[in-house]
Amino acid sequence: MDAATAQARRIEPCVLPLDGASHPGTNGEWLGGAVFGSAAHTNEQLTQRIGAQAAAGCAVVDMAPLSAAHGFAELWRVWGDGPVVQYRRGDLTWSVDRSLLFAHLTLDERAFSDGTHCALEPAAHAIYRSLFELLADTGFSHPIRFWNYLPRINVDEDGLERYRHFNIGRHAAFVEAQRPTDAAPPAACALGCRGSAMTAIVLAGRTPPIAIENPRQVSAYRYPSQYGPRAPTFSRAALYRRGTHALLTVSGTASIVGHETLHIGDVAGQVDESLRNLEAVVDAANAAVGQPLFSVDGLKMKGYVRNRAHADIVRRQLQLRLPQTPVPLVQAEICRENLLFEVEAAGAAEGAPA
Ligand code: 3EB
Repeated sequence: MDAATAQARRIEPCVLPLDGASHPGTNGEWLGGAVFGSAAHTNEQLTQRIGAQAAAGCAVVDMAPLSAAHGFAELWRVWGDGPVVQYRRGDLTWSVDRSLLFAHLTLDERAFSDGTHCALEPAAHAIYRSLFELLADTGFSHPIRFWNYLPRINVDEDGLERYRHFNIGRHAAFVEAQRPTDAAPPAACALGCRGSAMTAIVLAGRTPPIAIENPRQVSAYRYPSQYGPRAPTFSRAALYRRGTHALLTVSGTASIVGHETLHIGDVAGQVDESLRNLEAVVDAANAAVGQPLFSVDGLKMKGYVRNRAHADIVRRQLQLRLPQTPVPLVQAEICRENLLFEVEAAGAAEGAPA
């Protein structure tokens, strides 16, 4: 790598398995991240590899690992726009360099319970309100990517699935913050997690990303009401550009075509369909930049598998379709009961200036 490249301002995702002697190297600085595994072990494992200060900038998501013994971390490494400074206010932790902010917040929804209604709805509203206030206060006004981890995501409460309650709370927070819900929302994912607390994570910038949709799928923010009274507020991917640098972050991608789940009960079929969707999103991102900057097998990926018993089938299918690309897996409930698999991906590239 030449000196000019090393100096260029950029951000890159890094997926780090928490087993053996894995080490991420010492280039750049850590902006933030999330660690997926058993809450009891992951923090210590991460601290050993990136230090206590950087580990504090990462969210801990309690999920059963299906790959490395202690799960894995998804970390965001930045260069040339530092220093990274970390802040804490109450439960909210965030880190910034000059262009980007990474924040995470975990709230126990029991604090929002009135004893009758689903507390996830007000909890989601509150967590998004806090994050939007942070973005407004700090001037990193443009969310690029959200990650949402919700306990008991598929359970019915109050006559509605909890994921659908979450969508109501999230939508309300977007409206309250005067952010459009039906035009270029940020990329996102929403998965189940263990425990009783929800976690929301955001990567945001000082300039807006470009929203990418998938021509094979109805935009999620236009899903018909059969999927709940409020549609989910996310785009299929977000493309963040700064000079010659481009970051693509693809939302949780599953076996949905149009707005319908395909390959119900067929996990291998769902893996294939998810990868076709991922390919279509990457093609759409390349079309948006007018250059073939990204390819699926060059992205950092991770996979969520609903049933532990499907892990081997999923691993085999991914190996068949993407022999060059490691896809670490965790067990997680996905936001439709009939979805058995979901993949997400991110990558950075250098191209012609924006
Ligand atoms: C889907 O395509 C699958 O609610 O933020 C994927 C990515 C999904 C993000 C979200 C949900 C979300 O509808 C589910």
